[in-house]
Amino acid sequence: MKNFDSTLYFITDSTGWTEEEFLRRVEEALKGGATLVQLREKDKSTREYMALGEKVHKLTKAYNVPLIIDDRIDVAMAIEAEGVHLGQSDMPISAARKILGEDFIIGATTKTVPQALEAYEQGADYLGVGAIYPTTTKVKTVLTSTETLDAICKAVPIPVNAIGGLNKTNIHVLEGIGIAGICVVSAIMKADNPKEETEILLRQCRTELVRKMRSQIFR
Ligand code: TZP
Ligand code: MG
Repeated sequence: MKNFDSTLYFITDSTGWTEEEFLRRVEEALKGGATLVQLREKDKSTREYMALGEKVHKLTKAYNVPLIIDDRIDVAMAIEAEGVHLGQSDMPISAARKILGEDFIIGATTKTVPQALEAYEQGADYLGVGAIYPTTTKVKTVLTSTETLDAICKAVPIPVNAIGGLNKTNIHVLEGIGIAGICVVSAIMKADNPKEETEILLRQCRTELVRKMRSQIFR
């Protein structure tokens, strides 16, 4: 069954870490309560991506957290991950859904209302929208305004997560917008204490952001 909680969606980046330290940080984030994890690797060979994916999947399974693989449907299927995340230049959501079936979690990156509607209509389970702030993570992106984020949240009935440069000192800008949660890379990946940082972010999301989102929607 497809069941996921995107309140605090941790996206990994192994750049600059030994594998041991990378995996330790991923586990710390899981201990801190990350509700969803994405393995995001841009420079690895297929075998390297799979090998790391298997190790990360062992960890996420131990904490009952779904694992999403960035970009690569084949890698996601091969390691039996729970989902895949696709950008605007990756395989279209409708084709991915046809290959992966109904139970697989499929996420999409969207930056406009038309893109969001298209991804939803093609069968996406959640959307990532951003970058809200400039990011130090390696990514080709442009900034998305909180007005566009708000319009996307109102346009589609699936969870929408904000992404890009988000951390504990700036996520208050998302208050009152109907997001389901936030996606963070460096805020957790590069934290002095990833577990503590995850706990703080999760608490903030639960008390300040997502609760407000619900009260907005169901008011
Ligand atoms: N897409 C838009 S911004 C981004 C992605 C993958 C990177 C977010 O990383 P960080 O470190 O949380 O800013
Ligand atoms: Mg992609």
